[in-house]
Amino acid sequence: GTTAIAAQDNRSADGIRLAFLRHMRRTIGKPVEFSNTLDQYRAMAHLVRDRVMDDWITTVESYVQHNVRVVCYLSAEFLLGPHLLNAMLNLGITDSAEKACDELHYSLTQLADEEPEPGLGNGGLGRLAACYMDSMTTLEVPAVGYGLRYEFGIFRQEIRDGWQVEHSDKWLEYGNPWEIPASEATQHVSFGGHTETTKDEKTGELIWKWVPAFTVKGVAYDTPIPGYRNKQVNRLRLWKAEAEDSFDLEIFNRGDYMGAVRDKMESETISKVLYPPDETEQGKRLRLMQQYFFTSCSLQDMVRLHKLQKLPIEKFADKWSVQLNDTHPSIGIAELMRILTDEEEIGWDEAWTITQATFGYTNHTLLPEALEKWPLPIFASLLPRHIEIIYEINRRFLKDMQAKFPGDTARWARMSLIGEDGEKQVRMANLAVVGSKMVNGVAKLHSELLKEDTLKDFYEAFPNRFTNVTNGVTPRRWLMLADPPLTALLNEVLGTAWHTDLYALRGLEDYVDDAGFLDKWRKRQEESKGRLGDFIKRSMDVSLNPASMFDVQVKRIHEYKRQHLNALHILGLYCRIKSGELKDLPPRTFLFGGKAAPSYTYAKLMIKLVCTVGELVGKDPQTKDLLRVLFVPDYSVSLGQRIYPAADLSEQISTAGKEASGTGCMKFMMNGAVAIGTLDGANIEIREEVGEENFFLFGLTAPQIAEKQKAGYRPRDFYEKSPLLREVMDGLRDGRFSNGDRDTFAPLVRDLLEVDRYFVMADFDDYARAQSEAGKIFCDSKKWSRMSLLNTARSGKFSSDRSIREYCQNIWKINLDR
Ligand code: 26Q
Repeated sequence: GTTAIAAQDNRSADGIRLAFLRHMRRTIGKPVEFSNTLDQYRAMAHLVRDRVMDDWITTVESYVQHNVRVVCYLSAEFLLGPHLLNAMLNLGITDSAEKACDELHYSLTQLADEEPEPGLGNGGLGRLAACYMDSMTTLEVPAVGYGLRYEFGIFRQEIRDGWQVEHSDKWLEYGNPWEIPASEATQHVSFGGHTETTKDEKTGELIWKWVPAFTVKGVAYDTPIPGYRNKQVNRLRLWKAEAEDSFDLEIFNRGDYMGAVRDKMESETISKVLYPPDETEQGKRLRLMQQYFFTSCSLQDMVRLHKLQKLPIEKFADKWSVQLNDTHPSIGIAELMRILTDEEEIGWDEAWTITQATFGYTNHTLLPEALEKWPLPIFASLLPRHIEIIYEINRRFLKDMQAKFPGDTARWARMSLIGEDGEKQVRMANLAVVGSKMVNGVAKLHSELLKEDTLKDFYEAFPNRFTNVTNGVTPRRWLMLADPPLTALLNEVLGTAWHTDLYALRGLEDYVDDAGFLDKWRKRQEESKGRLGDFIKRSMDVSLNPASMFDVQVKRIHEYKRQHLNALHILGLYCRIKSGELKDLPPRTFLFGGKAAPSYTYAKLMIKLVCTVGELVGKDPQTKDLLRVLFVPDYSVSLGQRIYPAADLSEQISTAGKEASGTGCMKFMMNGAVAIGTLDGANIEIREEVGEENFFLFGLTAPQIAEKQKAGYRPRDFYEKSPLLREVMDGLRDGRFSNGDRDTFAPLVRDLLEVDRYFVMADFDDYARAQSEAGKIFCDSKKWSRMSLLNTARSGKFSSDRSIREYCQNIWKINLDR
């Protein structure tokens, strides 16, 4: 009776308006007429959080009651993006909130724009973890995400004179209404010191003891993750490092106040800042501390909850399924062994059985140099007990391998958890494979190449352990939130089933030959481009032509992703326009976005190249109406939500065999962009789904690349064979595109002509061919709209709901139809 009315009122415009005014008084503490937009955002965030919390309580109660199996998703990164509009969408209160805002004379989107983005990730891997949290909750999988609460997330990027400049990301500066400290969950994590053994007086067995040098406190902060319209809420638990309270005691004991404060500061640096990939020597030790810190906190938390529910520790693997998002948390395998043997006093064999049954390992890379390795001295000094455990795992493992592959010493050396080529190293991928029940890649090709190449020895030893789960992205954020007008159109013709069953988008295929509908489709696409144009006008003071083709490449800047191939192609167009060869080119807007790791000099030069090309074609009267090139700074989740819906052409041009999956390609596809791409990562599956006639394919295949690599690739041969490539490279070398500056790009030109690890020269001509084909079809707007519509219609496979179903079935053994 009354509670039902109250609950309903909670979600009405009136209920929201009243709650807003209440929070403005009690939480923000301002008369509403003095409030600014940030205050208004915060009041709104708090009332939305209240509504999420109500559902959270009921979810937790039902989990405890049914003693469910729980998935723990361990990830060093969770790239969530802004919460406010996403939480409203999932709760189903967006319309009410909009109405409430209207009545208060505010704009909901303006309030939402005040939210600082929680950028606790670098790119694909971190964003995948966030999409999976959304899907796990939507599918009602009991799940906890575990990670680090970085005080500074991914750096903010500025472009100055074409060069990337980094700034620190103070996302917590004005507080974070989306997190709740969970004081009952505080943990303690030890580091350093040495180990000791004693003999058990009765049994005579050796007992190991770790005598650490120092301990750090882990404080849990929980962010509730609401499912889509199902009243389910899962927990994202992020750990913050703090000094132990005992530091204060030491001040008395030592009388060394400044020293004690310094130790305290050192403890707190553990969760200070997110590391970018490609970080060299510097900071290695701290990065390892981060990994062990959050992994240990998380496993200790599971053990605590396990005991709280009075479950026997021997049944640990029945209760918890722990997924390792890459090797970053793979130290967890040694940590669980330490907890089970040293602390719970379980015998080695049983502990190993439990550990192996607990973990699953997801690999996200093929580049062998990107597999994580730790110098033994750093590792052993920080984690002296864990290195002993790893040696024992390794001793037993190598004994098995010697039995399995007699005499094959080279194989044993490759498979060892300890690398001995040069400086001794701990090989985390080997540990992860050996200590997990299942290992998966993130796209079909990637999983195949893992078996054939990167992890071949392990595949031959444990063939049944290997599987594939192709990545996916959540259509709630990447379609419904990103493009409300498209969502409305889809709802109009298909109903709403597609929200949680993306294959239902296939229903769109009924309209592929409906000229009226295709026209509607095109107009809507142009409006999307207009909205992005407005944003770019506001933020960068640049005007875009919404009738031009929006050709977009947004992703981390990396040589293997080949943003320079895209830039060289634009230079090719420039040359051909200047020579008069190209006359009726349809106007194009090339948009780039993405961050380069701060220490990755070459990637930073690639950004400079894009900006230089932009200036060149934007200033030349002959090209400025045909070509526009823009590098949009500080690419992020929220910027992605603005960009994907406006794209006509999706650039997925990595060297075949290098991109494990890619997930941006899926966001573009859902929003109706057509891809130009290589046979790499998820592109292959996208092309399979959409049909080859709806995908602009180019470039060498992975086997062809491997073959060229072996035979000795000579990039200069391609330069000499292709007149256009030669004109572009010569121009770049001679300063033709950079006001006579011959120095800036000299390293890039030299590398491409002499080394070219990523086959830019070899793929240039074929890329230009595919580009020109795309340009021609774009001029036939009906044909293009048809292709675009089919991309949306056939994107069902790439929902992260599908990925999570596969993890449940093949890896976690969780039954979804309870
Ligand atoms: C490692 C050591 C020290 C510091 C940082 C790192 C580090 C940090 C982040 C290493 C790797 C990453 C991120 C990797 C990543 O995002 N990989 C991408 O994962 C996506 C999701 O599976 C795939 O779609 C992409 O293909 C893959 O590149």
